[in-house]
Amino acid sequence: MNVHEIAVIPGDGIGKEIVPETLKVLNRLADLHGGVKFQFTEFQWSCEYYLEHGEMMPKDGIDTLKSFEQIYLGAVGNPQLVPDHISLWGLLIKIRRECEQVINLRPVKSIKGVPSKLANEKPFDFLVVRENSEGEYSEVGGSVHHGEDEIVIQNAVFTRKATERAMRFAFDLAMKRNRKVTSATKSNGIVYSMPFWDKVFNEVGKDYPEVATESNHIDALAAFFIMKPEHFDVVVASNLFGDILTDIGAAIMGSIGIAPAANINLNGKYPSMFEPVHGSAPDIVGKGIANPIGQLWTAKMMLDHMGYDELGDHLMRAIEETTELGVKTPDLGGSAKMSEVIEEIMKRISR
Ligand code: GGG
Repeated sequence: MNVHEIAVIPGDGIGKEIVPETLKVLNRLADLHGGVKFQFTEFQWSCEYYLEHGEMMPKDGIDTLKSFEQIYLGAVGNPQLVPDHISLWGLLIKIRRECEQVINLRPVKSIKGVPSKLANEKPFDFLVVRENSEGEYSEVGGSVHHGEDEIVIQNAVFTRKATERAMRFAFDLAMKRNRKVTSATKSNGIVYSMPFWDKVFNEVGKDYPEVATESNHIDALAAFFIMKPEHFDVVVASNLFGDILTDIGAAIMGSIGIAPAANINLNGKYPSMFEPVHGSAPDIVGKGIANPIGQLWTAKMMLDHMGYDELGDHLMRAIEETTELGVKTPDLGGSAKMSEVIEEIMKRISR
């Protein structure tokens, strides 16, 4: 029996509602396939924890997490209790940085039973590689003075190491897919970091002569995600651009409630972290209508990452059978509660 130790952080809002239900699904899959067991250890680190302790996680929280194989996270943020930049930098971004989860991989794919909101209904299936360790998400900067003399400086940080690493990750993925990489740039307006980004993209591309390349300015690329999503194979983007593009990706898939993500540690020293793209959705907390598919698809990414592709495919089939059947939460135009979606997925897994 292979026993896997997984740290679980439900976090805030709908994360606390969805995550426990999806653990039941993972356990059912493990029971059915045999030979594998997931040992889940839950950590109630959240905005409520912050109110009680003055920090989003304990001082030794990162060391604790580092002893696990993977981290499975729900959602972070409750702006009514804690400013978003404090909750994100105190938990989510802290884990990404300290566990060296340098790539954020986000699939954008049409799924069965979820009609596209786009006029162009061609199916699409691509991956966004978001650089996850630096870029526009930086703590370099500061502020001086107050009132009309106030000055705020927020620096973006682009290193050759991290930029090249994200590009190579994207090209390696493309080699296993349809051999096309699109780079998200803005080198016409951002005069230092983005021409550098383009230069590294062109250099790395030379090592992959079989892969077709293109660079699009982020504004045009955002429009192309909507106008011709079937065009893309792998898209590589900086931290902020990747974050924004994948919300558009989630929207064209049908709802941000179904979009998955993986924060990947590449050096094998620390765990990777699996979290859906969506946040804590305070507006629907307690209504029982949160969509569990983003979290479950994220669980599939974790299973694939751990080498359990068979379990991951089994889970994804059950998800798509459920959406095809029309058992969908309101964000997808259905009337099902989260519990009904989970129940149907469980039923289909067990068949
Ligand atoms: N599911 C994780 C979560 O709550 N994400 C909310 C968020 O705002 N994330 C920002 C980011 O991914 O950079």
